[in-house]
Amino acid sequence: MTGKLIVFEGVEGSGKTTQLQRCLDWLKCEGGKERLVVVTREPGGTSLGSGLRQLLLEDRHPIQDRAELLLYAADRAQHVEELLKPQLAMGAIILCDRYTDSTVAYQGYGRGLSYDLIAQLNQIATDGLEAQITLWLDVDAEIGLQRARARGVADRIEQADIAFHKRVQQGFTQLAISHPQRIVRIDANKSEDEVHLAVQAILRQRLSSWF
Ligand code: Z5A
Repeated sequence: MTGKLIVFEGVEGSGKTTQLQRCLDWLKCEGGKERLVVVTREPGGTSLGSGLRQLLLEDRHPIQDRAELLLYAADRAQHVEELLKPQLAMGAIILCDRYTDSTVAYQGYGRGLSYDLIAQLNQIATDGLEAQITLWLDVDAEIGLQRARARGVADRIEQADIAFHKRVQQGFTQLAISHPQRIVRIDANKSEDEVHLAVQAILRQRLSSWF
């Protein structure tokens, strides 16, 4: 695969979507080179995924924890085959809002499901496709939730109690310790502009080593 997969991770309201959009415009012409840059997300990066996203985030049906895990895995398997692999084969830089670490943090640390089971499912769903770099936007869980809730109606996962979100935060912290080569921590308590500058600095360095 000639392209690169760049993943943004973090708790709700950490600013992933904001930073990802800002990076899109910047990356397309960074260094005076034109690049194919694709933005996507999990859940919901494909047509099947959009339906799964609705099921997962709307509060319409009660969802058991293992069923939730399998729905995220199904979304990912479809996303990898339908979008990520073909775009990487075309040489695209993919900016992806959430990927495998979210499953470890939310379903593992948050819901308490087995890490081994999650690792197996992630392997099946991704067919071994890993991110080249994961930018972990590290914001205090309370601040992130305040930001997310300020936008209006909270979705099914945003409604979970603060203890759940703190466990998720602990999950990302642990993942960053376990994968220091792949996961780069960025202080996302700072302003949007400051976070963007930090993201740019890290990606500029990576681009020069990749291309
Ligand atoms: N999930 C899971 O459980 N397991 C999995 O395997 C996967 C996902 C893949 C996806 O929902 C949900 O799925 C998610 C985890 C779960 N849980 N929830 N809820 P989503 O995609 O809708 O939610 P999200 O990923 O958490 O997105 P978000 O809440 O929109 O957060 P964000 O993208 O990180 O933040 P944002 O939209 O860029 O910013 C939020 C607000 O804060 C917005 O008004 C911004 O203007 C503002 N903002 C952004 N940056 C700043 C700074 N630096 N300062 C001040 N204000 C800021």
